[in-house]
Amino acid sequence: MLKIAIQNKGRLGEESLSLLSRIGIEVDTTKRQYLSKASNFPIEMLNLRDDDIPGVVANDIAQLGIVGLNEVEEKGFDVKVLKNLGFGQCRLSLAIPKGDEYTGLEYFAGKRIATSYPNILTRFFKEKGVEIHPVVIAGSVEITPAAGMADAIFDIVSSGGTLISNGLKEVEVVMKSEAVLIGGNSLIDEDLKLLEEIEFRIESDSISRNKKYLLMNIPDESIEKAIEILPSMRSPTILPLAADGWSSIHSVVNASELWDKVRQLKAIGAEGILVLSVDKIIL
Ligand code: PRT
Ligand code: ZN
Repeated sequence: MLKIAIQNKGRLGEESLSLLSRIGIEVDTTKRQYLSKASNFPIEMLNLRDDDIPGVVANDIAQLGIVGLNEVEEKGFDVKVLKNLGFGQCRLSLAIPKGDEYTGLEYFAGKRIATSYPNILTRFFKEKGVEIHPVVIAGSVEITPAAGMADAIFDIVSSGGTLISNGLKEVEVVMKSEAVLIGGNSLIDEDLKLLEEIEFRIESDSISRNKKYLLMNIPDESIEKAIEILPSMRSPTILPLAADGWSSIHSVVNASELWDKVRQLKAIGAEGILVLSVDKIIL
Protein backbone atom coordinates (compact mmCIF):
# COMPACT_ATOMS: atom_id res chain seq x y z
CA MET A 1 0.00 0.00 0.00
CA LEU A 2 1.31 3.45 -0.98
CA LYS A 3 2.20 5.62 2.02
CA ILE A 4 2.47 9.41 2.12
CA ALA A 5 4.21 11.18 5.01
CA ILE A 6 2.65 14.49 6.04
CA GLN A 7 3.23 16.86 8.94
CA ASN A 8 1.12 15.78 11.91
CA LYS A 9 0.32 19.34 12.96
CA GLY A 10 2.38 22.50 12.48
CA ARG A 11 2.03 24.91 9.62
CA LEU A 12 1.71 22.35 6.84
CA GLY A 13 -0.52 19.72 8.50
CA GLU A 14 -3.91 21.31 7.84
CA GLU A 15 -3.02 22.44 4.32
CA SER A 16 -1.68 18.99 3.43
CA LEU A 17 -4.94 17.35 4.50
CA SER A 18 -6.94 20.01 2.72
CA LEU A 19 -4.98 19.35 -0.50
CA LEU A 20 -5.61 15.60 -0.17
CA SER A 21 -9.31 16.28 0.37
CA ARG A 22 -9.47 18.62 -2.66
CA ILE A 23 -8.01 15.86 -4.83
CA GLY A 24 -10.65 13.45 -3.58
CA ILE A 25 -8.58 11.52 -1.02
CA GLU A 26 -10.67 11.29 2.12
CA VAL A 27 -9.09 10.72 5.51
CA ASP A 28 -10.76 10.64 8.90
CA THR A 29 -9.20 13.75 10.46
CA THR A 30 -10.93 13.41 13.84
CA LYS A 31 -8.31 10.89 14.98
CA ARG A 32 -4.81 12.07 14.08
CA GLN A 33 -2.98 8.82 14.72
CA TYR A 34 0.52 8.01 13.58
CA LEU A 35 -0.98 6.05 10.68
CA SER A 36 -4.34 6.73 9.04
CA LYS A 37 -5.90 5.20 5.96
CA ALA A 38 -7.83 6.94 3.20
CA SER A 39 -11.37 5.65 2.85
CA ASN A 40 -11.59 5.91 -0.94
CA PHE A 41 -8.01 5.64 -2.31
CA PRO A 42 -5.32 2.98 -1.72
CA ILE A 43 -3.06 5.24 0.34
CA GLU A 44 -2.05 5.53 3.98
CA MET A 45 -0.98 8.72 5.74
CA LEU A 46 2.03 8.71 8.05
CA ASN A 47 1.62 11.70 10.37
CA LEU A 48 5.07 12.87 11.42
CA ARG A 49 7.16 15.86 12.49
CA ASP A 50 8.29 17.64 9.36
CA ASP A 51 11.97 17.04 10.18
CA ASP A 52 11.46 13.29 9.76
CA ILE A 53 9.67 13.36 6.42
CA PRO A 54 12.63 13.51 3.96
CA GLY A 55 14.41 10.63 5.73
CA VAL A 56 11.30 8.47 5.90
CA VAL A 57 10.76 8.93 2.15
CA ALA A 58 14.44 8.35 1.29
CA ASN A 59 14.31 5.09 3.28
CA ASP A 60 11.09 3.95 1.53
CA ILE A 61 9.09 3.81 4.79
CA ALA A 62 6.75 6.17 2.93
CA GLN A 63 6.94 6.45 -0.86
CA LEU A 64 5.70 10.05 -0.95
CA GLY A 65 5.86 13.05 1.37
CA ILE A 66 4.61 16.62 1.70
CA VAL A 67 7.18 18.90 3.32
CA GLY A 68 8.79 22.33 3.00
CA LEU A 69 11.55 22.54 0.37
CA ASN A 70 13.72 24.04 3.15
CA GLU A 71 13.58 20.70 5.04
CA VAL A 72 14.40 18.73 1.88
CA GLU A 73 17.45 20.92 1.20
CA GLU A 74 18.60 20.90 4.80
CA LYS A 75 18.38 17.15 5.29
CA GLY A 76 20.05 16.40 1.94
CA PHE A 77 18.47 12.94 1.53
CA ASP A 78 18.17 11.35 -1.87
CA VAL A 79 14.55 12.21 -2.71
CA LYS A 80 12.92 13.68 -5.80
CA VAL A 81 10.95 16.93 -5.68
CA LEU A 82 7.92 16.00 -7.78
CA LYS A 83 5.71 19.08 -7.50
CA ASN A 84 5.46 22.51 -5.94
CA LEU A 85 2.21 22.65 -4.00
CA GLY A 86 1.53 26.38 -3.72
CA PHE A 87 1.26 26.68 0.08
CA GLY A 88 3.67 27.13 3.00
CA GLN A 89 5.52 29.86 1.11
CA CYS A 90 8.42 31.38 2.99
CA ARG A 91 12.09 32.27 2.55
CA LEU A 92 15.29 31.43 4.38
CA SER A 93 17.03 34.70 5.06
CA LEU A 94 19.97 36.25 6.85
CA ALA A 95 19.06 38.99 9.32
CA ILE A 96 21.16 41.32 11.42
CA PRO A 97 20.49 43.86 14.24
CA LYS A 98 18.54 46.70 12.68
CA GLY A 99 21.00 49.39 13.82
CA ASP A 100 23.96 47.76 12.03
CA GLU A 101 25.09 48.98 8.65
CA TYR A 102 25.01 46.11 6.13
CA THR A 103 28.04 46.03 3.89
CA GLY A 104 27.34 42.90 1.84
CA LEU A 105 28.21 39.27 2.56
CA GLU A 106 31.63 40.28 3.96
CA TYR A 107 29.66 41.66 6.92
CA PHE A 108 29.25 38.06 8.12
CA ALA A 109 32.98 37.14 8.04
CA GLY A 110 33.94 35.71 11.43
CA LYS A 111 30.43 36.31 12.82
CA ARG A 112 28.28 33.86 14.82
CA ILE A 113 25.07 33.07 12.94
CA ALA A 114 22.29 31.27 14.81
CA THR A 115 20.15 28.87 12.80
CA SER A 116 18.17 25.63 12.69
CA TYR A 117 19.41 25.17 9.11
CA PRO A 118 23.19 24.73 9.50
CA ASN A 119 23.66 22.70 6.31
CA ILE A 120 22.03 25.23 3.98
CA LEU A 121 23.82 28.06 5.81
CA THR A 122 27.26 26.44 5.66
CA ARG A 123 26.84 25.45 2.01
CA PHE A 124 25.84 29.00 1.09
CA PHE A 125 28.83 30.69 2.75
CA LYS A 126 31.25 28.03 1.51
CA GLU A 127 30.18 28.81 -2.05
CA LYS A 128 30.65 32.53 -1.37
CA GLY A 129 34.06 31.94 0.22
CA VAL A 130 33.14 33.66 3.49
CA GLU A 131 34.01 31.98 6.80
CA ILE A 132 31.29 32.12 9.45
CA HIS A 133 30.54 30.39 12.76
CA PRO A 134 27.17 28.62 12.78
CA VAL A 135 25.39 28.42 16.13
CA VAL A 136 22.91 25.56 15.85
CA ILE A 137 19.70 26.08 17.80
CA ALA A 138 16.39 24.21 17.50
CA GLY A 139 13.97 27.10 18.08
CA SER A 140 13.57 30.79 19.00
CA VAL A 141 16.45 31.66 16.70
CA GLU A 142 15.27 35.27 16.49
CA ILE A 143 16.04 36.02 20.16
CA THR A 144 19.71 34.95 20.00
CA PRO A 145 21.29 38.30 18.95
CA ALA A 146 19.56 40.21 21.78
CA ALA A 147 20.52 37.40 24.19
CA GLY A 148 24.17 37.76 23.17
CA MET A 149 24.31 34.21 21.80
CA ALA A 150 24.87 35.21 18.16
CA ASP A 151 25.63 38.23 15.96
CA ALA A 152 23.10 37.46 13.26
CA ILE A 153 20.51 34.86 12.36
CA PHE A 154 19.59 32.65 9.44
CA ASP A 155 15.92 31.69 9.70
CA ILE A 156 12.58 31.28 8.00
CA VAL A 157 10.82 34.55 7.21
CA SER A 158 7.27 34.89 6.02
CA SER A 159 5.67 38.27 6.80
CA GLY A 160 8.85 39.64 8.40
CA GLY A 161 6.95 40.51 11.60
CA THR A 162 9.06 38.26 13.85
CA LEU A 163 12.28 39.95 12.68
CA ILE A 164 10.89 43.43 13.25
CA SER A 165 9.61 42.64 16.74
CA ASN A 166 13.06 41.31 17.65
CA GLY A 167 14.94 44.38 16.41
CA LEU A 168 16.36 42.61 13.33
CA LYS A 169 16.40 43.39 9.60
CA GLU A 170 16.46 40.97 6.67
CA VAL A 171 19.52 41.58 4.50
CA GLU A 172 19.83 38.51 2.22
CA VAL A 173 17.32 35.97 0.92
CA VAL A 174 19.24 32.70 0.56
CA MET A 175 16.42 30.49 -0.68
CA LYS A 176 12.68 30.56 -1.33
CA SER A 177 10.60 27.67 -0.10
CA GLU A 178 7.11 26.23 -0.29
CA ALA A 179 5.49 22.88 0.42
CA VAL A 180 6.52 20.25 -2.13
CA LEU A 181 5.49 16.71 -2.97
CA ILE A 182 8.54 14.47 -2.70
CA GLY A 183 9.03 10.89 -3.79
CA GLY A 184 11.56 8.17 -3.14
CA ASN A 185 13.65 6.45 -5.77
CA SER A 186 12.25 2.95 -5.46
CA LEU A 187 8.64 3.27 -6.56
CA ILE A 188 7.28 0.01 -7.95
CA ASP A 189 5.05 -0.01 -11.06
CA GLU A 190 1.82 -0.17 -9.08
CA ASP A 191 2.90 2.86 -6.97
CA LEU A 192 3.91 4.76 -10.08
CA LYS A 193 0.37 4.43 -11.48
CA LEU A 194 -1.10 5.82 -8.25
CA LEU A 195 1.51 8.58 -8.21
CA GLU A 196 0.56 9.54 -11.78
CA GLU A 197 -3.08 9.76 -10.72
CA ILE A 198 -2.18 11.90 -7.67
CA GLU A 199 -0.02 14.24 -9.77
CA PHE A 200 -2.78 14.56 -12.37
CA ARG A 201 -5.29 15.51 -9.68
CA ILE A 202 -2.91 17.99 -8.01
CA GLU A 203 -2.30 19.60 -11.39
CA SER A 204 -6.07 20.01 -11.99
CA ASP A 205 -6.46 21.43 -8.51
CA SER A 206 -3.65 23.91 -8.91
CA ILE A 207 -4.85 25.13 -12.32
CA SER A 208 -8.31 25.80 -10.90
CA ARG A 209 -6.99 27.65 -7.85
CA ASN A 210 -7.17 31.39 -8.33
CA LYS A 211 -9.56 31.03 -11.25
CA LYS A 212 -13.08 32.45 -11.44
CA TYR A 213 -15.95 31.51 -13.72
CA LEU A 214 -17.74 34.54 -15.16
CA LEU A 215 -21.23 34.61 -16.68
CA MET A 216 -22.92 37.73 -17.97
CA ASN A 217 -25.44 39.10 -20.42
CA ILE A 218 -24.09 41.30 -23.17
CA PRO A 219 -25.63 43.24 -26.09
CA ASP A 220 -24.81 41.41 -29.35
CA GLU A 221 -22.93 44.43 -30.75
CA SER A 222 -20.40 44.15 -27.86
CA ILE A 223 -19.59 40.45 -28.34
CA GLU A 224 -16.41 41.08 -30.36
CA LYS A 225 -15.06 43.46 -27.71
CA ALA A 226 -16.01 41.03 -24.92
CA ILE A 227 -14.05 38.23 -26.65
CA GLU A 228 -10.97 40.48 -26.66
CA ILE A 229 -11.38 41.16 -22.93
CA LEU A 230 -12.00 37.49 -22.08
CA PRO A 231 -9.34 35.12 -23.42
CA SER A 232 -10.67 31.77 -22.20
CA MET A 233 -9.31 28.22 -22.27
CA ARG A 234 -10.31 27.91 -25.90
CA SER A 235 -12.67 30.81 -26.44
CA PRO A 236 -15.60 32.11 -24.41
CA THR A 237 -18.94 30.28 -24.68
CA ILE A 238 -21.62 32.51 -26.25
CA LEU A 239 -25.32 31.59 -26.06
CA PRO A 240 -28.23 33.64 -27.45
CA LEU A 241 -30.75 34.91 -24.89
CA ALA A 242 -34.53 34.76 -25.39
CA ALA A 243 -34.50 38.59 -25.46
CA ASP A 244 -33.60 39.83 -28.94
CA GLY A 245 -30.16 41.44 -29.40
CA TRP A 246 -28.67 39.95 -26.21
CA SER A 247 -26.36 37.00 -25.55
CA SER A 248 -24.91 35.27 -22.52
CA ILE A 249 -21.12 34.90 -22.28
CA HIS A 250 -19.32 32.35 -20.07
CA SER A 251 -15.59 32.41 -19.44
CA VAL A 252 -12.81 31.59 -16.96
CA VAL A 253 -10.45 34.35 -15.74
CA ASN A 254 -7.58 34.69 -13.27
CA ALA A 255 -8.89 35.92 -9.90
CA SER A 256 -6.17 38.59 -9.85
CA GLU A 257 -7.61 40.10 -13.05
CA LEU A 258 -11.27 39.75 -12.06
CA TRP A 259 -12.09 43.32 -11.09
CA ASP A 260 -10.20 44.79 -14.00
CA LYS A 261 -12.16 42.54 -16.40
CA VAL A 262 -15.47 43.34 -14.68
CA ARG A 263 -14.84 47.08 -15.09
CA GLN A 264 -14.02 46.65 -18.79
CA LEU A 265 -17.07 44.42 -19.37
CA LYS A 266 -19.43 46.84 -17.66
CA ALA A 267 -18.03 49.62 -19.83
CA ILE A 268 -19.14 47.73 -22.98
CA GLY A 269 -22.64 47.09 -21.62
CA ALA A 270 -22.38 43.76 -19.72
CA GLU A 271 -25.20 43.18 -17.24
CA GLY A 272 -26.06 40.61 -14.59
CA ILE A 273 -22.44 39.54 -14.12
CA LEU A 274 -22.16 36.35 -12.04
CA VAL A 275 -18.80 35.35 -10.54
CA LEU A 276 -18.42 31.72 -9.46
CA SER A 277 -15.56 29.76 -7.89
CA VAL A 278 -14.02 27.00 -9.97
CA ASP A 279 -13.65 23.64 -8.26
CA LYS A 280 -11.51 21.75 -10.78
CA ILE A 281 -10.22 22.32 -14.30
CA ILE A 282 -9.39 19.17 -16.25
CA LEU A 283 -7.49 20.09 -19.39
O1 PRT B 1 6.73 20.01 15.02
P1 PRT B 1 7.38 20.05 13.68
O2 PRT B 1 8.84 19.76 13.71
O3 PRT B 1 6.62 19.20 12.68
O4 PRT B 1 7.14 21.55 13.14
P2 PRT B 1 8.16 22.79 13.06
O5 PRT B 1 7.91 23.63 14.26
O6 PRT B 1 9.55 22.36 12.76
O7 PRT B 1 7.68 23.51 11.73
P3 PRT B 1 6.48 24.52 11.47
O8 PRT B 1 5.19 23.81 11.60
O9 PRT B 1 6.66 25.80 12.21
O10 PRT B 1 6.77 24.83 9.92
C1 PRT B 1 6.67 23.84 8.95
C2 PRT B 1 7.10 24.43 7.62
O11 PRT B 1 6.25 25.53 7.28
C3 PRT B 1 8.49 25.03 7.55
O12 PRT B 1 9.50 24.04 7.39
C4 PRT B 1 8.39 25.94 6.33
O13 PRT B 1 8.57 25.19 5.15
C5 PRT B 1 6.93 26.40 6.38
N1 PRT B 1 6.75 27.81 6.85
C6 PRT B 1 6.07 28.77 6.17
C7 PRT B 1 7.17 28.34 8.00
C8 PRT B 1 6.76 29.68 8.00
N2 PRT B 1 6.07 29.92 6.84
C9 PRT B 1 7.08 30.54 9.13
N3 PRT B 1 6.73 31.72 9.11
N4 PRT B 1 7.86 27.83 9.04
C10 PRT B 1 8.16 28.61 10.11
N5 PRT B 1 7.81 29.94 10.19
C11 PRT B 1 8.23 30.66 11.45
C12 PRT B 1 9.70 31.06 11.44
O14 PRT B 1 10.50 30.04 11.97
C13 PRT B 1 9.73 32.31 12.33
O15 PRT B 1 9.79 31.96 13.69
O16 PRT B 1 7.51 31.85 11.61
C14 PRT B 1 8.37 32.92 12.07
C15 PRT B 1 8.50 33.97 11.02
O17 PRT B 1 7.25 34.35 10.52
P4 PRT B 1 6.96 35.89 10.14
O18 PRT B 1 5.63 35.83 9.44
O19 PRT B 1 6.90 36.66 11.42
O20 PRT B 1 8.06 36.36 9.21
ZN1 ZN C 1 10.25 20.60 12.50
